[in-house]
Amino acid sequence: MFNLDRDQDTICSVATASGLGGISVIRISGNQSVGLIKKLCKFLPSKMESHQVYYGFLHDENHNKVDEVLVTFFEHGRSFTFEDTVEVSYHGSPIISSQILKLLTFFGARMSQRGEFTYRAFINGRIDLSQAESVLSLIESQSQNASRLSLRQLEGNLSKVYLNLEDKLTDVLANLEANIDYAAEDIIIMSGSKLISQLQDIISRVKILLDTYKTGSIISDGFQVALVGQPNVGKSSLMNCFVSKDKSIVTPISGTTRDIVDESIMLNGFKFHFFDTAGICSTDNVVEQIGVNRALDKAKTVNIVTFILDHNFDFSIFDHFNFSDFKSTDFLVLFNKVDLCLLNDSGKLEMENKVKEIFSLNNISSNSLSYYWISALEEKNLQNIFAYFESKSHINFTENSATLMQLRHFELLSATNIYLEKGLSLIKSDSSPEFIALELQTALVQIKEILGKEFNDDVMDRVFSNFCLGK
Ligand SMILES: Nc1nc2c(ncn2[C@@H]2O[C@H](COP(=O)(O)OP(=O)(O)OP(=O)(O)O)[C@@H](O)[C@H]2O)c(=O)[nH]1
Ligand SMILES: [Mg+2]
Repeated sequence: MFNLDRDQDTICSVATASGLGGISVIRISGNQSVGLIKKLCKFLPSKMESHQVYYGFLHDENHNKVDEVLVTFFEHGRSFTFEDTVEVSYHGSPIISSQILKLLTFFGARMSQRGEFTYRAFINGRIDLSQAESVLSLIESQSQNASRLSLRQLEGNLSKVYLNLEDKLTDVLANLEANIDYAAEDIIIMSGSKLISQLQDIISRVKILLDTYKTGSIISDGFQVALVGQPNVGKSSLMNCFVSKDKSIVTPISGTTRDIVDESIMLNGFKFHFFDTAGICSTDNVVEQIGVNRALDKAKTVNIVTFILDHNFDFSIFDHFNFSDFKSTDFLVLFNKVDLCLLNDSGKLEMENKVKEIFSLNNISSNSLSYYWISALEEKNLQNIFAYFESKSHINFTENSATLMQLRHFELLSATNIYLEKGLSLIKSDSSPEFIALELQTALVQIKEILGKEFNDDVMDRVFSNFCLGK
């Protein structure tokens, strides 16, 4: 994606959101940025001071005024990219944006690629890769918790923990390698039991960090909630109640919803993303079948699966799912259309027990299961479901504690854990130190990759391709 040969180019891009705005900002980075902007802004002094704002008119190559602008200069070493950087603020019109960008490229700048400014901050050593990722999560954060956590990551909160792990592991490796070097003389630099206890300490730190990912991914992405059930049970009606708008089509016709309809709301500082799905049934209709497959797939990946039954109590819906495929450990069963239900309390209890039995047959404990008797049509008892959602969002976390938010970190750290465990069991079984060292070195590489001390094109692609232009 990025090409090191092109890192010498001076790059430019609109840094603000596209479209009309009060102002927009173009960012220029690289050693030509000052020379370039002076060609367009004749009012600039010969020596520009860093972090100073200059006011005047920007002209085109024929000396026609383009706009009234503010120019801010950040000298190398004191800018986001660590390169000479200029920011031009102008009236937020896409026409002016494209005029200025055209002039800049005409005079020798290159349009930046996605995330290239952040990439330069990384490659120039201003931030590590974990901090670079936090720039993206900060921009994309959809709740205050997510933005606070991303900001702490940008400040290096998480990096410190990785650096500490790297240090400790490097220490163990150094001692292990010294043992290898002095093996012939029968000198042991660090005893097996000391190595074991140090390694166990590192493993427990890694595990603590891995455990934070569940919370971190919820803080960053919110809760995903799938609404599944047979056709016509009231999934779309409920969806509309949850998001307080007429989002999904509701009709008495069975099979109304085909595609997945999604919408999110904020609850207690967390995003709840609801997915209304096609009614699950056996069907010969090709279109309906595609919808059913999508619904079944969606149910596997969400945090909370909501099963909706109506007053007909057709429990065969549960036969369509393989519960062991579910990521979710939270299941809601909603008995909808309670306004049409003729059961008394003991009849309802019987239904609840039937559901419990089905879940327990599928090895799901009743702790993971909640049920409510509701009416989407009459909006009855919905407050209990909202209370349930809110209870899920009482997550125990402090923004100062290191919390994993990125899948990339989770995957690399999981791999670290595997190699450390392998190393530990080799030490315990008195294996040759060379084999142990090999496992520990591989564990160390994973941590270095998180920090960007080791990287390749795939890593760069994975981190920076999700950025938008100008970041
Ligand atoms: N009496 C009553 N009717 C309801 C209730 N909830 C939904 N309905 C009605 O049931 C019918 C089907 O509702 P939908 O929300 O479209 O059901 P669905 O599960 O999305 O249906 P499909 O998209 O076809 O799978 C509509 O006529 C709704 O007005 C309820 O609580 N009580
Ligand atoms: Mg529907």
